[in-house]
Amino acid sequence: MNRFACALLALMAAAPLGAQSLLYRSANLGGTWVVDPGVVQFNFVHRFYVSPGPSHTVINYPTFTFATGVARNVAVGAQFATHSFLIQQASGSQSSNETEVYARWRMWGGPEGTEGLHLSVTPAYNFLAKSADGELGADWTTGPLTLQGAARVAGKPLGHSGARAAFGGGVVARVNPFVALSVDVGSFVSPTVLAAWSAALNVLIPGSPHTFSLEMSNAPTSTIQGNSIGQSQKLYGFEFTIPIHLKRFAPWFHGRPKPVTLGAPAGTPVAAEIRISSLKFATDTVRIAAGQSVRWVNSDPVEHTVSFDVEPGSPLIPPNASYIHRFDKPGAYPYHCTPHPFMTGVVIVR
Ligand SMILES: [Cu+2]
Repeated sequence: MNRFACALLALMAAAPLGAQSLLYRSANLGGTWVVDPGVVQFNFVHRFYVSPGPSHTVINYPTFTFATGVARNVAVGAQFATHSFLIQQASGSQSSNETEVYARWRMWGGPEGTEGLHLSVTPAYNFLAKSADGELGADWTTGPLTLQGAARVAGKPLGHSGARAAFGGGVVARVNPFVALSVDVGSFVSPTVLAAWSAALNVLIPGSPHTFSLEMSNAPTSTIQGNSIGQSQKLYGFEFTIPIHLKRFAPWFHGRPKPVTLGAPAGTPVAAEIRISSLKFATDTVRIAAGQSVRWVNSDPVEHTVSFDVEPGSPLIPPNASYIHRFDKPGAYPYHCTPHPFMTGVVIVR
C-alpha cells in the first residue's frame, strides 16, 4: 500500500465518534444530537441571498448555535440568528435578531451515529416571537441512511397568538465515511405560509472533529420556528460544526499535569522508552529481551492507550503520564491506541 493510501486509511480511522456531525443530520432539522458534558459545541450556519443585478447586493443570514452537555443525554443551548424573517411576520417586533434558548433530552437511543432509533425532546423559548416552543425529534440510522422526523409546536408562532403545530422530515444518505447528501422539508400546519426546505452536501473534514456542509435552503434562521417556515427567495450557504473539548484547555489553568506511572511501580527498570507525541508512537519497533520492560510516555495533550493485539494493555494514559509493561515471553507484540487506531507499533521480544 502506498503512503497516500496509508494516510487516507489513518484519517478514516480517526473519524470522530460522538461529535456533533452533519453526516447524521440534515440542514433544517435540529436532529436528536446531544453534546457530551465537558464539550462546548459551536455550530455556524451562514446563508446568503444575492439580489439581481445591477446591484448584486448580498444579504447575510447567519445562525450561531452554542450548546453544552449538562448530564448524560441532556444538553442546553442557544441559537442566535441576526437576520430573522419572523420580523416580517411578527407585527410590532422591532428587532431582526432572533434568539432561542433550548434544552434537549435524548430519551431513547445511543450516541449520534449509532445504529437504530433515537428520540429526543427539545423544549425551547423564542425571544423574538415571545413564544414557548418545542420539538419531538426522531431519527433512525441503518447503514448509510438516516431517516429523520420532527413534530413541533409553537406557542405564539411568528408572534401571533394561538399555538400552531409544525412537522418536518428528512433523509441523510452517506456516500462514504466522509460525504453525505441530505434533504428535508418542514412546515407549519397552515395553508398560508411556505414550507421550509433544504438540500445539502455534507462532508467530514478528515483528521478533525469538524463537519462542513454546502447548502441550499429557503429558511433564513435555524430555530424551531425558523425551520418551519420558508421565504420565497432561495438562499445558499454553509454550516461548520466545531466541538470544543474543555479538557484540552486544562494546561492553561493547571499547568502540566503531574507525571504518574501506570502499569508498574515508578522506578521499575526499563529497557526501552517510547515517546507518544503528535498522535504517533515515536518508535514503531523496539527490540528487547524476555523479562525486560518498556515505558511509554505520553507527551500529547490528549489521552492515549497502549492496547496489545495479543494480551491486555494499558488503561487510558493521561497527558504527561507514562505506562510500563513487562514482557515475559518471547514473541511479537503488535499494539495500537484505542481512541486513535491509526497509531500503531510493535515490541519484539527475543
Ligand atoms: Cu491515541
